[in-house]
Amino acid sequence: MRTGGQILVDQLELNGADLAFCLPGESYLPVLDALYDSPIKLVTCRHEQGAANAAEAYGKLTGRPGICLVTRGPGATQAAVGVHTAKQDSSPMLLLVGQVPRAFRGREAWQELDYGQVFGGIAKAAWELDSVERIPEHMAEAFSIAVSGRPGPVVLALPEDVLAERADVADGAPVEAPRQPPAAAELARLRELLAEAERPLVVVGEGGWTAETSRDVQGFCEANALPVACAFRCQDFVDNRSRSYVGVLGVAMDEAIAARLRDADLVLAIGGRLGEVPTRRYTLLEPPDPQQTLVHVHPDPGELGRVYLPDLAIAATLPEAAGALLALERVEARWREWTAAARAEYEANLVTEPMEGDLDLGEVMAFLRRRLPGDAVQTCGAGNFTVWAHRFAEFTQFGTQACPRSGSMGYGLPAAVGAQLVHPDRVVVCFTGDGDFVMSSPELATAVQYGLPIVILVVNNGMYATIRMHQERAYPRRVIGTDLENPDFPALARAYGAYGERVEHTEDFGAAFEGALASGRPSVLELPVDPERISPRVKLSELRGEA
Ligand SMILES: Cc1ncc(C[n+]2csc(CCOP(=O)(O)OP(=O)(O)O)c2C)c(N)n1
Ligand SMILES: [Mg+2]
Repeated sequence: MRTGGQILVDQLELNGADLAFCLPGESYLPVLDALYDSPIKLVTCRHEQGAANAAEAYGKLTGRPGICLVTRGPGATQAAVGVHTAKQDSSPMLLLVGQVPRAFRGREAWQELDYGQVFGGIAKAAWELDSVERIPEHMAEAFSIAVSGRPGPVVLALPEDVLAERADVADGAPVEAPRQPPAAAELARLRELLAEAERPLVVVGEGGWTAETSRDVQGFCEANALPVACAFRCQDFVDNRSRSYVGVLGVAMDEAIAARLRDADLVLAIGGRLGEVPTRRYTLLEPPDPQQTLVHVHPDPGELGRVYLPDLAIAATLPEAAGALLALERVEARWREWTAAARAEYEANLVTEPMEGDLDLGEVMAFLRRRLPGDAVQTCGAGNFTVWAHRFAEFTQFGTQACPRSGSMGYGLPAAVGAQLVHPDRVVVCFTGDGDFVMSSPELATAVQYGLPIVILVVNNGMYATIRMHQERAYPRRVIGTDLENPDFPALARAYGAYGERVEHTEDFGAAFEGALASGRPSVLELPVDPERISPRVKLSELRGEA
C-alpha cells in the first residue's frame, strides 16, 4: 500500500525525472514526504515564478518535462508565467498543484481554484486527479500530452485527500513520445518544389528538436547549399559557424535577413509556428496564403495550416523529418550565390557600431564569443540588452540557449539555475537587465543555496529601456513609468552570499569575467551602460529628434 504522494512520485521516477523545482505548500505534503525517500533532487526556489521558469528551462534543455510543484491558489497563479512560456515556447513541462480535499470542492474553500478553468487557456491541458487508484493513469496521460505532438505544459491538480489516501495499484509504464516519419510522397514533393526554387530559405523552430535533429538538418542544408535561419531564440539549433547558417529571425531583426525571408521563393519551415516575431508581425510571410511557396514540417497536424496555408504540409516528428531530409537525394543547387550572399550579410552584421560611454556591450559580446566554451549555456529574460546578447552571440551546439520565446521578463536567472543543475560542469551565463534582474533576483538565494556558479551579467541602463524606446518613438519626450532607481547590484549580490563586481570599462570586462568564474560561486557582474545607446542600432537622442 502506497500513499497517493508515493504513487505520484514513483510515476515521476519511472518517467525519468531526476530534478523537481518547488515552492513548498501544506497542500501537497504527501508528495514532499515521498520525495524524502526518492532519488529525485528537489530544488526549493524563492518564488513560484522562479520554480516554474527553472522547470521550463529544464524542459527546453533536456526535451523531458520539467517538473514544478507549487501550492494551490497563490502558488499556482504565481507559477502561471512559467506555464505560459512553456506553451508559447513548446517546452514539455508538468506543473503539479496542491488542491483542497474533494469534500470541499466547489465551496471556494481556502485557496481553492478550478485549475482546469484557470489554466485551460494557458496550458496544453489542465485537470484534477479524482482518485488515488487512477494516479498512474493520470500521470501517464500528463507525461504523454507534455511530450507528444507539439510539446507543452500540463497542469495537474492534486486534492490533498487523494494524496494522503493509500492504495494498492500497479505503476504505469514509462511514456515514450510517439514518432512519426514523413511519408515518401511528401519527401518526393519536397524535392520537386526544391528543384523549382531559386531563392530557398530554411527556417528552423521549436517543437521537439534534438541534438541529432540539429546535425541532420545542418547536414541537409550544407549538402544542398541551402541557407538556414533560426527562429527567435532558437539560435542553438544550427552551428552558427556553418556556411549555411545565415542568421536569426528575432526581435530587432536585421534588415538583410528580413529581406531574405520576404524575397524567398520557397520557405521550408522545420518546426516552429512561424509566429509573430520570426515573421516580423506577420508581414514577411503574409497569412493566410503567403506568396512564398511554403513547406511546413511540424509534429502537430493542428499547427499546420493554422496561420499559414502550406503548399506542402508534413506532419512529422522533427528527428524523423531531419533524418529523412538528410537522406534525401541531393538537388541541383541553383542558389549558391543567394546562400553565400546571405551568409556574408550575417557575418557583416556581427560587426558592432561603437557604443557611447565607457562600457561597450559589442566588445563584451566579442570577448564572450571568443571565451565561452561551445557547450556554455546562455540564458536571458526580456529587454533591449537581449538584442546585444542575441545578435552578437555565437552558438555552436544544440541545447545552449535557454531564452523565453514568449518574451517574458524574469526568466533568465531561474533558467540559469535550471541549466546549471542540468549541466553542473558547464559554464552558464545569464544575460539580464536592471529591470529584468530585479523581477526574479530572489532566485540568487537559490543559486547560492545549491552552490551554482552561474555568471549573471546585469546590463544597467537605469530604465525599462525597451518600453522607453517604444515610448520615445510614439510619444517623444513624454517619459512615464520607465525610469528605474536601482539597488547597488554588487552589494546586493554579496548580501546573498554571491560574488559581485561592477565593471565600468570595456577593458576590465575580461578580468572581471575570469574573476567571476574563478570565484566558483554565483556571480553578478553589473555592467553600467550609457542610456544613449538604447539598442545596438538606436540612439535615444535620435528617437527624440535631437541628432
Ligand atoms: C513579465 C513581463 N513584464 C513586462 C514586460 C514588458 N517589457 C519587455 S522588456 C521590458 C523592460 C526590461 O527592462 P530591462 O531589464 O532593464 O532591460 P532594458 O530594456 O533596459 O535593456 C519590459 C517592461 C515583459 N516582456 N514581461
Ligand atoms: Mg534596463
